[in-house]
Amino acid sequence: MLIAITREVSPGIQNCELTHTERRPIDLALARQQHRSYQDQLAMLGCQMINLPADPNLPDSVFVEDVAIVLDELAVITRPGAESRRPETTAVAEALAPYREVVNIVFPGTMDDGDVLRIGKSVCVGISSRTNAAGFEQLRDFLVPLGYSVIAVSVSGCLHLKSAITQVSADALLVNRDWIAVDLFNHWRLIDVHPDEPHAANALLIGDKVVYPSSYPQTSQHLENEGLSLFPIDVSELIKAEGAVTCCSLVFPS
Ligand code: CIR
Repeated sequence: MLIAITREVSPGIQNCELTHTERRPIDLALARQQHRSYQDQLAMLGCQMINLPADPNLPDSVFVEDVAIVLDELAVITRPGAESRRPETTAVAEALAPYREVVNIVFPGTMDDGDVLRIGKSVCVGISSRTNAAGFEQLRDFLVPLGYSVIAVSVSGCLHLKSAITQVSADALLVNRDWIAVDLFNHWRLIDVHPDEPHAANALLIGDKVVYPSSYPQTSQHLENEGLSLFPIDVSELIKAEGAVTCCSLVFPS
C-alpha cells in the first residue's frame, strides 16, 4: 500500500519563495482546484491519502516534498534552505511519525528534498542554493550505514536537482542537460526535455505511471513517442510558485 502525504494550498501562496521565476499573480481558487485534481490523481493511482490542513503563515507549505526524505528504513526531516520554509517541517514530521523512525538534518546543514533523487539504493543529492555540503554530509551519514550510496551532484540554473532530472520509467530519466552534467547518468536511457520547455524535467513516477504537467505539450509528445503513458495534470498555478509535480506529495510504502 502506498501512502501519499499532501498539504492544502496556503492562502498565503502569493508570498511564496521564488528564485528563478518572476512573480506573477496566483489564482488561489484555481490553484486549490488543480491541487485537488492532483490529490484525486494520486488516489486514483492507488495511494492512500493523508491531506494536511493549509497554514496561512506558510506560503510554500503545499510543497511537502521538500521537508522530508522518506526511505523504507527511516524518514529524514530536512532543514529547508529557505528560512521561511523551516516551520513547515513540524506538521509533516508528525504525519510521518506513525510510519517511520524520524531523524533530522540540523544546523549548519540545509536541504530540500527537491534536491534528492533516489533510485533504489542510489541517492543523488543536488548541491544547490537550498542544499549545502553540510546537509549532504549529514544525509550521507544517515544513509550509508543502511546500504545506500550517496553522491553529491552540482546543479546550476534551476531551483533543485529534480527540476533538472527525474525518473520516468524503470530504465529512463527525463533531463534538462543545461542544468546538470549527465555523465553520472550515462548508463540510463536519457530523454531530453524539449528545448522550448526547460522546466519540463519534473515528472512524478508512481509505480510505472507518470504523473506529468499538461503545461509541457512538446516534451509530453516526446515522452509518449518514447513509449511512456502519461497521466496529465494541470498544475499551472503551482508552476507560478516554482513548483511542479514531485514537490506536492511525499509518496512511500506504508
Ligand atoms: C520554493 O521556492 O521553495 C517554492 N516556491 C517552490 C518549491 C518547489 N519544490 C520542489 O520542486 N521540490
